Amino acid sequence: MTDWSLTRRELLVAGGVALAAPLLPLPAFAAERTYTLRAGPARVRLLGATNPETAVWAYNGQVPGPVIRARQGDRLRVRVKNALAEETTVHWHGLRVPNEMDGVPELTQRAIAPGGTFDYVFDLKDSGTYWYHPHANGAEQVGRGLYGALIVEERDAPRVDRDLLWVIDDWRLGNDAAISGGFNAFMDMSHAGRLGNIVTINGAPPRDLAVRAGERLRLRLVNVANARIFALRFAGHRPVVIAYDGQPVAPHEAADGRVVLGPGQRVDVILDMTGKAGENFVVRDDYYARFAYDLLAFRYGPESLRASTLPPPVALAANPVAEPDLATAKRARLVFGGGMMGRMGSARLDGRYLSMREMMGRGLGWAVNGVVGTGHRPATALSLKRGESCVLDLVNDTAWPHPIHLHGHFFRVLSRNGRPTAHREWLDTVLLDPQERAEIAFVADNPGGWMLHCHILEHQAGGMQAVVEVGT
Ligand SMILES: [Cu+2]
Repeated sequence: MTDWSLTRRELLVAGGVALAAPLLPLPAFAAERTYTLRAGPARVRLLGATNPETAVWAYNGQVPGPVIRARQGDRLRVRVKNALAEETTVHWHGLRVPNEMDGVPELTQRAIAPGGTFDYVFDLKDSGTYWYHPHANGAEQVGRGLYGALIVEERDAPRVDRDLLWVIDDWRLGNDAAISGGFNAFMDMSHAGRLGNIVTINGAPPRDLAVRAGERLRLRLVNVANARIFALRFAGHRPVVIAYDGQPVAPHEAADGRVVLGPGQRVDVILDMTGKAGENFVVRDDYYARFAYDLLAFRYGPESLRASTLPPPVALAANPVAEPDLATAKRARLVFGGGMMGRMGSARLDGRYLSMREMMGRGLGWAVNGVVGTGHRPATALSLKRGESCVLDLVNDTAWPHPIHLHGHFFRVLSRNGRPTAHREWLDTVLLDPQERAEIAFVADNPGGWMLHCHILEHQAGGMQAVVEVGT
């Protein structure tokens, strides 16, 4: 039986003290964890055992790739072997790694050639829920199945009965269960990105979840889709968010009871099974209101795990992320423009102005501050001194939502449309609604050139990417 008595530290956290506590330096790494990932073609059953196999690209022959699990403070060593017919890399989404380990071809490393190998080695400074995926030909490589979850366990994890991981994806499959071609098609690039017609959880059809009354779940949600945004409603339950993008946040019920995940984003929730034996409750995705569907159901078995109500979840211990100094911060604005139904008439590509029509003729359609970002070394949109605080005004001047991802750093979201955020959450990917503005702040403490891009991978390929340079 689980012991629910609170430790002294948890009491302090519950009282709000630990959130303001000084950040202690981490000791040298505790243990080294070694993994090998082989990226190559494979066949998997995305549609369940009774349906045809799907030819995918996968890590170690499985979708998702193996879950990489380590503890905060460990050193991770991952040997990546490229068995694809094209070059690849691995990007460790959200992890604050040294620049040369960030996995962006040209910008941070030479891409891994077919048949080649690259060793990624870095220390895990932050606990939380992360994921890994290629950053070369991303729309196609991620879209064909190259991704996996990476979990860095807290030194003092919250007590739950089950720690569950849902890696959520969507796929565009034909009737033969084969992946439809046409990656980076103009229609997808210029509109909402490549939305699929089949949703999987952990590489399989969503299955109902057997639960027990009184049970406490930790649910780690990871959106690895190229373009689909999910908004999960847990009927009859009240999910409590404890982390966004791996970063602890003051525990709070999801706004409107809806857990929203843009591509690239993660949310950790605590779910108390408050139903009764024999009851069923659906989990519904209603982000695209006209296309809402039931993902799966919670099915309560006959047994009850505990009768009493558990104390509310406590905050996770903060990660050692430096607090930006807003008074002295450098301020800058990044405006995201383009796409269909937008008002961007022209943009600069390689120093030349192109009309929207000319851009679209080249399969491009988006820009950051009027500059189309192409290749892996797009233009530098912002240069910062090492250690400098920065407040960035992100402006979505388009008719489409965009999950904007910054590499190598976490940022606080200070405000949205001029209104302070309730939780000042740390994120690595912020979802901007059409015409929405968000003010974010961070300390540029990780030297190197870092990608800042839309994580709708077709938008990224279509020009919505730039580089943030942090001096050495
Ligand atoms: Cu976008």
